[in-house]
Amino acid sequence: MKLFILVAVFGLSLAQHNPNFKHGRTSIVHLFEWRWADIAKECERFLGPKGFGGVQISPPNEHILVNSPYRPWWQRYQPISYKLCSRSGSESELRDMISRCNKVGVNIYVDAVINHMCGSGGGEGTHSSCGSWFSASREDFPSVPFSNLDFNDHKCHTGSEEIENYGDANQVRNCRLVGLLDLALEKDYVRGKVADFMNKLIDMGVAGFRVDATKHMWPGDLSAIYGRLHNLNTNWFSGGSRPFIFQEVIDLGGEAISSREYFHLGRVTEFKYGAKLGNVIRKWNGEKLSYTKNWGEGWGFMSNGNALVFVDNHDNQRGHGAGGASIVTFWDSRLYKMAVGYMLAHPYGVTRVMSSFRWNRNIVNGKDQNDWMGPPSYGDGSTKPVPVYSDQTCGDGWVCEHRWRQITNMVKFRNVVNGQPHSNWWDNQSNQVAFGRGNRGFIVFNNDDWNLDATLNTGMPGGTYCDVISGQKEGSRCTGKQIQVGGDGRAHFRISNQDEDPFVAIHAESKL
Ligand code: QV4
Ligand code: CA
Repeated sequence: MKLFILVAVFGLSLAQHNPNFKHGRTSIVHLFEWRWADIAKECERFLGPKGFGGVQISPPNEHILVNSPYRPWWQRYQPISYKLCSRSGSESELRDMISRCNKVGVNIYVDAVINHMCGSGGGEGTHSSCGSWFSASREDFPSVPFSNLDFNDHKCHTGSEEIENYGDANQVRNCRLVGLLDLALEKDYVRGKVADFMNKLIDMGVAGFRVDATKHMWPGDLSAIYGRLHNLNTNWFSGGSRPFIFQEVIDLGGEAISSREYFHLGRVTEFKYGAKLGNVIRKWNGEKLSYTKNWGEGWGFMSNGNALVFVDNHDNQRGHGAGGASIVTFWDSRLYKMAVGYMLAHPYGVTRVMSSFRWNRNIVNGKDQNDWMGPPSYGDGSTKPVPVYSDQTCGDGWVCEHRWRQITNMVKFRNVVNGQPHSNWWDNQSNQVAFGRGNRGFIVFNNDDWNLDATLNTGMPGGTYCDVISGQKEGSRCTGKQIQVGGDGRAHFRISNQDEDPFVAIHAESKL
């Protein structure tokens, strides 16, 4: 009996670390600010066929409408209620998207903003995405309903009611993050409202949650909320499946709150990953690719089983949140493809690919003056659809990094090598490195300012392989470079430092 309870409790907590991917898929893509109708189509025409495991969607619940600046992306991080109408669409469009994506094997993960409601300066009225009336000054949100009794004011002891010192865990969790009205999650009533919201989404078929601003919530409160969550919908997931939980905690070291405090509750975002990888790829701070031989825990990252990793996210690609200038983004496309390629080839962590929209970047003294700009929109502020063309690219300001051939093909690479060990490491003690994944895949990078010319042990069965970076296998032909692997597993690689993409990747399913 005791053993049974132990297994049950441990099994339950472990399950929240599992993304519940279908059919051996391995990566999430964040379709930042996409409309539900476009995500549904993208699942069917692209993500399903290309082997993506899931989509992180923007917050689906009612949010404030900000006029000045006009309709910034960050208005969606200011909830007004848990009604499911947002800039991305209505509840019925959301429901339709979830089932259409599930049908083609693509999971949906919801960005859950549960630490707070809108900012204290959010005013009063019906300037909200479903038109619900609210009053920020009176802390009155009748559509939930939450009243001033449901906020943390009495627990915060700073003069401004704001977080003033990140060295003080009580402030970080009980005071307002940039003026956002901080919910009293220790109250059973508030926990119940939050759990109802999440359970409604679970019942609709989502596979889990990105938990926003986790650092600003007490682990005990989250444990109580997660404990109330339903199992996943058995139309799509096997009985007893727990929602996947990945928690946004920015921990670069040196603050009162550490990622570690949340490991027992689910996975945690590893922000060191993108910050360090950016330095390596940019060759800043004396970093070299060859130093990444022990990438992962060897670099002081959290344990593999707890980590959710990414090169950039919707905050640090525009200077919000953390990571600083080293973060690589689509703006540095050549470096970006290499960084994402490295992440997807490496076994560490559950991987998330970013998919962005373009904005009028305007950096003055290190700060982007237009870091607020929302998605491509019409004059009335409504989000534009994502047009896709026959060459796989997107239009109207949607970047669609996940559709860049090099990135799409590395998402597949990760599926093909799933479960295989990091193997056959090689480096030139500078910025040329190579590594394999057992006998299923091999990747070679040249980030030096000279050519790479080397015969390497790939660990792969002999044959001719198609490089999935310069091209791909189409039927029985290869549109890119061809790599000959000998019967001894050795192959010759030549990568010019002038190549459009100075890396090469082959895998079991790119064999000709
Ligand atoms: C302003 C002033 C405040 C003042 C307040 C008064 O700056 O000093 O108290 O008015 O009302 C927006 C504005 C911000 C404004 C605030 C409240 O940018 O200037 O405060 O609204 O009106 C996103 C954006 C924020 C944005 C917020 C809400 O990044 O700029 O704030 O949405 O719209 C820390 C956290 C981490 C967080 C990261 C950005 O530990 O959790 O900062 N990351 C997540 C999300 C992020 C989101 C939030 C958390 C909040 O990824 O996108 O913030 O939900 O590191
Ligand atoms: Ca809080």
